[in-house]
Amino acid sequence: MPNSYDPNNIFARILRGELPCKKVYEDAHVLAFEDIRPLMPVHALVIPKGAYLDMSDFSARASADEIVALTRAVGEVARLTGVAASGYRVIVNNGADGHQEVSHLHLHVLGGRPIGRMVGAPKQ
Ligand code: DGP
Repeated sequence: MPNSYDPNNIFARILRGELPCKKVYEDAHVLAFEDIRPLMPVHALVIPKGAYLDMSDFSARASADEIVALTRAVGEVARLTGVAASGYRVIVNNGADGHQEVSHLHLHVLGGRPIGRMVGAPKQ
């Protein structure tokens, strides 16, 4: 994980249309698409269209419109994927200890069956 924004990260390339995705939702500030390695029956990624490395970067630099759009998009994706009523989990992996693999902020929306407790015990 680089500590500065790499404009050629996978999600930046998806945003530019250089790589395909299975789109779930899009608006002026946000794109949401299916995760390529789903961990649950529903596993979508919600990303800002702006170039933000992670949640720390987004929370510091994003405009109010972008922050509102990302938040509203999570609810919209939950509704569109059919998990709004049954329940879902939103995960943001941030930085090295958070196990962030792709250096463009993304929110995981997971659901479709009971997920269990919030986190497992960390590996020593
Ligand atoms: P994270 O560990 O939070 O950075 O999760 C990165 C997620 O991105 C992981 O669940 C797999 C997904 N992913 C990686 N490459 C691609 C891709 O090319 N397309 C899609 N749709 N998802 C990807």
